[in-house]
Amino acid sequence: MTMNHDTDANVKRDDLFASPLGNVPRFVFDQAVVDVFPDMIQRSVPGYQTIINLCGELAARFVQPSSNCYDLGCSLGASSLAIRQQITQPEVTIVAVDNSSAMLERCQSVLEKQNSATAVQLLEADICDIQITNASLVVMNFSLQFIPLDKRQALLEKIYAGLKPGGCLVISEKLLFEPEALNQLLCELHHQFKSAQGYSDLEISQKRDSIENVLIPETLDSHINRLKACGFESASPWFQCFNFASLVAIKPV
Ligand code: GEK
Repeated sequence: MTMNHDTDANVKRDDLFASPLGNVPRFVFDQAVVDVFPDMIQRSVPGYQTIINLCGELAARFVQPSSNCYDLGCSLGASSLAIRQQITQPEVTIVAVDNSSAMLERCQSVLEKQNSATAVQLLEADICDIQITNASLVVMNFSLQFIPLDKRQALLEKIYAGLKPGGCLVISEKLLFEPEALNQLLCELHHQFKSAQGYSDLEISQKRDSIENVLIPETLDSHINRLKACGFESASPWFQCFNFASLVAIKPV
């Protein structure tokens, strides 16, 4: 499985944090981020491409005919592309949602280049405000971590209610670990990964400062407990690399 869903032929190298910034600004998904996003996420998230590719495998298994798939926090549409490629069921619509207009604009041109019988509807909205209906697959790849903590339970309850019986939710996240010494170890392994990907110590530390309190990770137990509280009796990680993991949760039939 070596498909590469690079979403733009003219991907620019991420050097947004390469020069000293003084007061490091709070991270936002603006045009500057869009321009380097495929490079940024590939070099920052260990296992990213594997997770995206394997979402296609999950789509092949779980997508039901005449249903909706949701890609929540779709960015440039990498998950939608992977899912769409594997859908063989008729009358499926993928709803790809993001609240960054810069992301969605680029996403549209990326998705237009893919030949498929499966329709994709792009929605510029906060994922906390949309309706989820008739869903057989909902994918949240690295987006729940940007939702305020106090809104996460309601969002997952809404997803559970909108899923069809036997439907599947995928949540990929950066994780927090306990005790602190273990968290420290996994953060250091992540930083080693970023260094090996060509990021300097300055880039790594400025990005960390920029994203602090924007990306709020939780422990695996918090995720599993919340999923169970929402009704997902079956919920488990299916992939982990350092402090990044992907979970699958199935709505009972
Ligand atoms: C991928 N899934 O390539 N509502 C809608 N979108 C949001 C919200 C919100 N409240 N908050 C953040 N976003 C993609 C990668 S990136 C992950 C997802 C990362 C969007 C935000 O605009 C961004 O596009 C995306 O969530 C997170 O598989 O950059 O680490």
